[in-house]
Amino acid sequence: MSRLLFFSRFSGRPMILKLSLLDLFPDPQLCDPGEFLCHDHVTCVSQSWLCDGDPDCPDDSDESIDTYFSTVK
Ligand SMILES: [Ca+2]
Repeated sequence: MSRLLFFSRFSGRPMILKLSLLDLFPDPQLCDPGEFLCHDHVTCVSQSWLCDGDPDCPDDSDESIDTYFSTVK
């Protein structure tokens, strides 16, 4: 997390604005290559675990029909 120091034009007092990458990029690429980002946008699982009949994401999105069709080529 980075911090930027701003001086307000109105009050003249310094204000701390906290920014994180998540603020700047709401849906960042969180996972490493070869990993699948679960639909909870938090959990990464190996792509080899997709559609293997075993739910690995907390929301089971690695086993969803959408995931199946998006990974079948
Ligand atoms: Ca799985």
